[in-house]
Amino acid sequence: MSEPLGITVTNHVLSMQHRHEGARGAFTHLLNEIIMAAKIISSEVNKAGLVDILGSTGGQNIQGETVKKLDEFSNNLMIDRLYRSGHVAVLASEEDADPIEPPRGVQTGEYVVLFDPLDGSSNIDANVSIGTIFSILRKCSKGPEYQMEDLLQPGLKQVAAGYVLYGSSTMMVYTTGNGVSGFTLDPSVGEFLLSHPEIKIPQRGKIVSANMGYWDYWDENLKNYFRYLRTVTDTKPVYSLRYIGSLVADFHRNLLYGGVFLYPADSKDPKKPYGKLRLLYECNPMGMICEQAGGLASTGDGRVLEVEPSDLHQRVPLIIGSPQDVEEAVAFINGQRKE
Ligand code: P6P
Repeated sequence: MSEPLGITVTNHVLSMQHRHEGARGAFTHLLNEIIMAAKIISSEVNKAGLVDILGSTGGQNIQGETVKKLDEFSNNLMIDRLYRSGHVAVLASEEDADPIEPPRGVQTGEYVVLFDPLDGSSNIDANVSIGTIFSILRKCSKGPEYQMEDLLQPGLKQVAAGYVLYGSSTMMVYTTGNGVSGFTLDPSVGEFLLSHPEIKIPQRGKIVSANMGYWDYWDENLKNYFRYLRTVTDTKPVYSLRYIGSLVADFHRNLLYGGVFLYPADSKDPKKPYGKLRLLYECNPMGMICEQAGGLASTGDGRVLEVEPSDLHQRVPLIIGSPQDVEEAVAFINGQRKE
């Protein structure tokens, strides 16, 4: 008799549905389409080295970044599966300059989904872990047609957020506002099985993640923070620098082990005065997950989830992770601490 199958993510989503008054299965259906997309993307990522799907399409996206073939495949797949659910009013993607409107004749619904279909994709050809990030909101405007206000909602309005990490194994981590759970894909049965119930981030870690190559773009307060971290004292643990350059992979490691990830304002870099990461489909979903796991997510000036969006692809500085580490980093960034 084989081991009984663990709790699948689909069962878990259904169990969470019973906690939401009046839930009619629309949200569950929507999430299950994302799960299906994740399984298909995982299969493609894992065989990318074997078929002609590596490399770039030669095109560029709204961010001016070279579009990799897997990027394009993942983006088109997410769009197709989400609209197929019949519960989506409008979509937005890191890969598309404008909102992705429902195809003619498609049944639409009350949900808005913003996503980065394949974050960290510049690492694809080097076989470094990459990920899909998604943020789910309810349509807030009146009438059947979407409005930009439906997309430009603060992160506090998210009804769910999650990511899929395509690494040594494929994991899905998500929250609907009742804690964070992690699921690992078992390719032999094609199901995401509960592997990390009730994830809680350690109060403090010993890992700092940042691209130190931008040191000269940082202001003195931020530099003081890194000088503090690298100074060995009897009371402070020695911190290790761990930076993969793939947000989902860096965040996931720190979520499990504890620590802090910073993509700060490169205040002296005119190209990135607010850093590089996008508010709506990177910082907000990661912020919801981190807070639900007991962590913090700050722009340095305030809580990420409270930022009132003004543009679909706007960037904000991100300091995210263990609460004591984030509070300490923000105190240095604001000049409240010098050492
Ligand atoms: P840098 C990947 O392109 C990404 O958007 C995130 O996944 C990652 O954290 C960041 O950029 C890395 O940026 O400037 O350190 O290469």
